Amino acid sequence: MTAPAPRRILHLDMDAFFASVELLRRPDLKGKPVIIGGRGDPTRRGVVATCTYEARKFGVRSGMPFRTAKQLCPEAVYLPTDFAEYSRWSQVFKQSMREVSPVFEDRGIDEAYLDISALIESSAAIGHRLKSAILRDTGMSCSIGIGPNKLLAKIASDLDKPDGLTLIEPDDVPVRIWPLDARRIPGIGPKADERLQRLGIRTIGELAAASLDRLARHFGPATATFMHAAANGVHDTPVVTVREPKSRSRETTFQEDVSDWQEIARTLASLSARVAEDLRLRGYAGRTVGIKLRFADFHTVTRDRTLSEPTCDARTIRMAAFECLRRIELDRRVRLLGVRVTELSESGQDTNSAGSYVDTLL
Ligand code: DCP
Ligand code: CA
Repeated sequence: MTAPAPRRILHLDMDAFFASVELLRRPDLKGKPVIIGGRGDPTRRGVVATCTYEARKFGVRSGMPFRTAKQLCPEAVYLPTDFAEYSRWSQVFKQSMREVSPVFEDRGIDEAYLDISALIESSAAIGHRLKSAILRDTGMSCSIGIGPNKLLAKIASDLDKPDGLTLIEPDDVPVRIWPLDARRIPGIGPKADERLQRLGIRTIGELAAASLDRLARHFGPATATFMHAAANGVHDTPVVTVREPKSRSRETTFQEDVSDWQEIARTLASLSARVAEDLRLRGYAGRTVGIKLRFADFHTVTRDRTLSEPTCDARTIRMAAFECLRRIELDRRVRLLGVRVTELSESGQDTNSAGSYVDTLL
């Protein structure tokens, strides 16, 4: 058997993405602490979506309530989120990436992978060329990691933020990767990290040195194998060029038209669970839950409910679906029922606590 040809994978992540987009139309705010989130009104409840690196110096972080951010950095300027604008710029930088290599994998609003194995230029030259193209096409900076697989490329893109370009070779793993916290491995979330710490494993190097059997006893064989290989810099998942789905849905046509509310409710719960599982496996979360109901006479109604944040949680989806169902008058027999979740984003969720879904994060 011949060894597989070495791959070169590039991971790109835009710097302070929402904030960088906002600064394009507010260049007067460059160099200032700027916080993006909610309606951009710090006197109302809201959560920081992101902030400029100037605001990060004060300790402000994504996910933090405005109240805390205000205490840490009273002079920050607040701006509301404008997803339409971020999506528009997301398409622009992704197009710049596709011009470098067609083997492109979209991983969310501000990050993507490229397989650059077939290119003849050096990795450094490709990285610099892409950074200049993105700066030219968007006016924004990004951070790039290039390595022999997606895992190392992703870890590398985060090592020298903002405006970084980091190349990792397999031989660099012991010196540059092993000292990092185990949490830097995408797929090892807070829960898995806590469990690793309880086993005395804090760094990626300690994880690499741990026995596979011991890890398997605590995490199950699939997760243990992933973690152990990852800590040793081994990861085979290919860059897959797929279109982002716009929604996930499940529907069912009853064998016979039904009028029994219990049966409708049972079906709605089961469809919700299946959509939730589908989202979770694919690493997506959605913000809008909708149902479709077709009566025996083919009259069809839909209702939807937008949540405060994206979810792939079965219970949350089921509760939203039932809320929609209650808004429909069930005065005739029902022929078909469907559940749909839209406004999808990358869930970024700690899926590994479920056991074997770590790969969906890469
Ligand atoms: N985001 C959000 N809420 C979070 C985390 C992120 O709304 N809790 C949004 C805002 C970010 C974008 O997603 O701009 C990308 O997330 P990143 O984690 O990549 O963060 P940034 O791009 O803002 O900063 P960095 O330079 O660290 O990549
Ligand atoms: Ca980013």
